[in-house]
Amino acid sequence: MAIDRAVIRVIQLTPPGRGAVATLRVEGPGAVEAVQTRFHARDGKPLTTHSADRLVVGRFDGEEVVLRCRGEDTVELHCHGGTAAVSMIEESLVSAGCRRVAWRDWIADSLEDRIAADALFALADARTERTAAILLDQHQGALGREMEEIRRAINYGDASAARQWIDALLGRAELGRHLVRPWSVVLAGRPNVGKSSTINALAGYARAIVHYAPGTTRDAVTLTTAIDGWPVELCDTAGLREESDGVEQAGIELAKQRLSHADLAVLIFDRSEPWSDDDQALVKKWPGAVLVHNKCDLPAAPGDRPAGLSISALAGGGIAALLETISRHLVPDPPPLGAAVPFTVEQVETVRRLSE
Ligand SMILES: Nc1nc2c(ncn2[C@@H]2O[C@H](COP(=O)(O)OP(=O)(O)OP(=O)(O)O)[C@@H](O)[C@H]2O)c(=O)[nH]1
Ligand SMILES: [Mg+2]
Repeated sequence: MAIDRAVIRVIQLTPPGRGAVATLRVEGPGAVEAVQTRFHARDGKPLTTHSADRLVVGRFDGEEVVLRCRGEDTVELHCHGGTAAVSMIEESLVSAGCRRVAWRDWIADSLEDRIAADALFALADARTERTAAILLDQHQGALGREMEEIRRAINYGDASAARQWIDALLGRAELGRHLVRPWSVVLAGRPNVGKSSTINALAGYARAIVHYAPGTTRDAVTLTTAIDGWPVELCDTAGLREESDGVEQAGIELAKQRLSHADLAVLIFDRSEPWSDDDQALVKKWPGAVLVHNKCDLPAAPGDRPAGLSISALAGGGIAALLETISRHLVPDPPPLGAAVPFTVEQVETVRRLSE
């Protein structure tokens, strides 16, 4: 959206909602004067007499604020973080002829670098420090510079260098897709093997209902957490079995649906029960799954079973190893600090086009 630069714009820079401090930016021709009409500095001097970048304390329409002039036509205004103070100041400025501009429109208009702007939008949705750090790298030019290098290599006819960079970028596309959208990890298995207990152990608190009777979980219960700094949505599902009643059957269908859309399936088995044909059928149906043998605090049932992680959801044994395994499956090759990572569909498309 093109922004009318002839009017004074008011942009809220801090996220909406309650907070300690909110920051508004007022910019455009006459911004300083527009703010001055409603502002009384504690030292009684007009804003224009203060040197640029100096903090000025005072009241704006009675509301306590701290102001800073950033150049001739820009004022940064810090006020109490509640929505009431922000709306009052915004409305007051709007009634004085200023126009409210949404922060996304402001960024899109003021940042020419599209990747840098997209990174800021994505940063607002980042859920962990680790994903935010990667997005910040892209905002600061990691991806932009790499794309430039690739274009240069192509122009100089250095196809093998270009190919190497392109392959590395495409290899990180899956990670980029998840910087703002959690990975979906679905826990599944036959009834009563300890799926709900495992999800609670992974999350570190009780969220799913655990019960000694098989068929306790009948819905798909999800919770969002971070594993190794990666945002993950864990999904507990109804125990999979052939014979079941209507409600349970619906839960089983939902479980299968979740499994087929999952980024990673974790199949849980009960190590204290002998390995069965039904267990084998599950492994065959979900070949990419991580296999987990639970209840390792109990004596193991005799007989062979496929290799997998041994855990005790009840006693906590093996949970750290399971978390590590999940992380390794989701991001087998974490990018080094400052690495380029494409994080939007359009960016991945651009890299693919360069590859052609
Ligand atoms: N000894 C032992 N018991 C466990 C362990 N994990 C779960 N259990 C017990 O096994 C029973 C079933 O646990 P749940 O976590 O409800 O199992 P589930 O797979 O979610 O069961 P459904 O939702 O019914 O399919 C409960 O009595 C748990 O306390 C474990 O590691 N060791
Ligand atoms: Mg359950």
